[in-house]
Amino acid sequence: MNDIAAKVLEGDPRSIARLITHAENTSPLAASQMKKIHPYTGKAYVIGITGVMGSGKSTLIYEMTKEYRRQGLKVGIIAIDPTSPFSGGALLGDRIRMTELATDNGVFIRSMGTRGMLGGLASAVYDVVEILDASGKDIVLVETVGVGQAEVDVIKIADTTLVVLVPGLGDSIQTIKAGIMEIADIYVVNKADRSGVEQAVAELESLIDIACNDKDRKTPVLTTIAKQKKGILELVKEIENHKNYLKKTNRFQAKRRKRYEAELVEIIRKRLMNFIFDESTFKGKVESLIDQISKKEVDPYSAADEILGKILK
Ligand SMILES: Nc1nc2c(ncn2[C@@H]2O[C@H](COP(=O)(O)OP(=O)(O)O)[C@@H](O)[C@H]2O)c(=O)[nH]1
Ligand SMILES: [Mg+2]
Repeated sequence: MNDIAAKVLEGDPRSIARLITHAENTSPLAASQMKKIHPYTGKAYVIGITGVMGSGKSTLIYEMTKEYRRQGLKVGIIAIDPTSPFSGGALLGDRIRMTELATDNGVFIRSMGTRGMLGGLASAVYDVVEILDASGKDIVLVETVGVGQAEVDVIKIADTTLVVLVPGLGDSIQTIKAGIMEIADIYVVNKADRSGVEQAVAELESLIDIACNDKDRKTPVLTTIAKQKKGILELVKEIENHKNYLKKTNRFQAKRRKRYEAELVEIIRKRLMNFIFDESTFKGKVESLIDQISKKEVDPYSAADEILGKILK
């Protein structure tokens, strides 16, 4: 086995970081190494944490990580930051806050920018989850800001998804607009030290009564004060309850299948796009077809036939 995959399996942080970088850059080495590690994946439990900016997701993740470490579990964290176009440099604040964990070998933190959301990031996130899983992490936490469809799609890789809200600001209404209601497995009303908590919880509960799409399980609403480490243990227990529920009802396997389906489609999509738009001969062809479409010499459908016909023959 090539060094990098073998070292990832040993949990070596530098090799994990290197392979993630290769995956982000879709280098040929990434594909060969990803093939090697796949047989060793599937053990990590993936938790997605989404919600508006400033709701306390990173603070929650920090406290949850400390709790999981107390339980002897290894934790991988993927923080997706839409504000920075570059990975690595993003989420400096989060990184500083995480310093207590930075020296802990049982914790691996990676920030990613949303650069290339239309092409790059989505499949890179699947890779990063697989890499952290293969490296022996028991829990993988994925933080995204739940604002757009792309972020909602990313969070679909999670086994359990937490939607974090804060009292006031009519957050629950925003949530529905963003289509997040359907992906929430557990609602967390953080900043419960602020006023309006009861109202926020009541509002959410009534929305759940109307919109909850799982007949067998009512989506729970928890309150936390992440900054004061309050409600963390209860949250971790509720995630465990959800995991047990998924396993008992065979929904767990179905969820995983969905993730692999999405991953496979994403890899194929990305490769096809690269083939059509990056390969030198095709690129010229695409450019000239665009010119022809502009001049009404060809219509867009016939142009697509001309490109795809070469692949699908
Ligand atoms: N009052 C209060 N502030 C909190 C709580 N949890 C987090 N914060 C603060 O809210 C701000 C945003 O937190 P952060 O975790 O970065 O939010 P994120 O953008 O969702 O990741 C920070 O200043 C935190 O210290 C809480 O329970 N109560
Ligand atoms: Mg954050």
